[in-house]
Amino acid sequence: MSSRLIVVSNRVAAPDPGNRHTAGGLAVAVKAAMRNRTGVWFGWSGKINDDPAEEPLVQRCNKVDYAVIDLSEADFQEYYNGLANRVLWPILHYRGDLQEYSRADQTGYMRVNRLFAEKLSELIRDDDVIWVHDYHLMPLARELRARGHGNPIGFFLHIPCAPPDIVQTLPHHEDIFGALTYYDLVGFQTERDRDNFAHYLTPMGATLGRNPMTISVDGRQTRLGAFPVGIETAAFARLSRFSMHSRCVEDVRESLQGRKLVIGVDRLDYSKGILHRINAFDRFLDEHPEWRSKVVFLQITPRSRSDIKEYIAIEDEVTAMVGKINGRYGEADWTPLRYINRPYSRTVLAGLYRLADVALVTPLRDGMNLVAKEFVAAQDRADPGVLVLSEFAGASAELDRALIVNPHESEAVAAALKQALEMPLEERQRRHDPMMDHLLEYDIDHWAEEFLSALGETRHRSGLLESLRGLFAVSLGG
Ligand code: GDG
Repeated sequence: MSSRLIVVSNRVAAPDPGNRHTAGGLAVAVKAAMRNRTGVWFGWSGKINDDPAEEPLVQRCNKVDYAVIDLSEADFQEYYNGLANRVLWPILHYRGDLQEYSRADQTGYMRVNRLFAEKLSELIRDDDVIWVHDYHLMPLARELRARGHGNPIGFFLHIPCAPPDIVQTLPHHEDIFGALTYYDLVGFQTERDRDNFAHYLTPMGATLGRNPMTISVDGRQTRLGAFPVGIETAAFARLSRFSMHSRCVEDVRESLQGRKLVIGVDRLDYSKGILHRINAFDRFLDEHPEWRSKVVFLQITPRSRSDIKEYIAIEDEVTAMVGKINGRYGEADWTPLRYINRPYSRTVLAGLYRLADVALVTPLRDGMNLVAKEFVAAQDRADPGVLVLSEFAGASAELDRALIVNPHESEAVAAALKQALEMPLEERQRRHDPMMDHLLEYDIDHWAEEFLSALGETRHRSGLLESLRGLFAVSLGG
């Protein structure tokens, strides 16, 4: 019997229809990677419960057991809202200045990691392969090792890894970042993220090995690698073709009355550069009056983490800015910026990407950014739209035929928008075709297979070491 895959992430995208509108890259990626695999997906149910059940709640669908636990109010505040989202998220997105650290939150973070290990421990079989996801669970392997689990354990960081100077602004950073050395494999979105982590560890006494990159600390060896996350390219392309003819997308097309459509899709998050982008659109309309009334910018921005003050502040700022632009340039029969604070279904989203002439994907910092890849996958090869992409999205390392911009320079973003809107068909195809081919080859299955086979290799190596040690023990003993 082949071994099971145990995926662990903060939230689990359980297979109920209520999850259809989930906006979040990790859920989208892991859901796709779990398809056709046998195993367990373990994590938080999303429910707060001060008297949680002893056992995880398990629901089976196809060949996967979805196992979830509830968290207490204190867990939720300290681990999730606190250390994960008020401290680690900003730090890893190069915004050390935004962290709101407290010791209580760090204690809560460690406590929930212990709780995850305790509950997960009961489900683990000796031949399972364990794949842990994201910054919420960095110390999990150390906790599992302490409970005697020698299984192969890999970790993937979906968000960027900031350079050492910024990571070191986290009080007691060694306790959290150093814990990554208890994994067999630590994967990052890009080589830059991987190298940042290696540079963080080496001055602290870790030995660096190359080809493949490894680090050794206290006798433990961890492989480091870049595994750029992909999407379900072929399936998403099919979905977008089908969805173009849905009622909702048809209605949007009619409402444009022949105007060009520019699209932005982001969780409402300060890392996504939404304000900078809207400022650039303001500049574009100001500098190019000939485009007024001829273009509509549709910004779809589901709320996220609304308990955190930075997220409330950015919502207010964006809303004010949208009102200002629509007031300044709008006409009785033309609203330049349509701003929506709710999620759409994935199907409608796919159709809207295909309908759009341009996508503005301009995060200030992003691990990968799946929206950029989804937009490219959704285009009609015969008449593709143009992607304007931030150089600070991990995706820019792969989607290099996009119009690459620095999101901080509104002049450059406005100029790229104009170039995109006016780009001849032949150039649009020349840019789109190789990016689409790349995404078809390096899709989500490729990502999962590459990561898991690298994890398998680490085991092979240490398995070999163990056998060698075993041999030694026998001959010594004899
Ligand atoms: C993290 C990292 C990394 C968005 N709005 C709606 C909706 N979405 C979907 C998108 C996309 C996903 O959510 C967002 O993924 P991103 O990659 O853009 O961003 P994060 O959520 O920050 O994801 C990121 C990712 O993990 C994966 O490793 O790329 O860098 O930050 O799939 O389509 N989906 C629906 N309605 C919406 O309104 N249904």
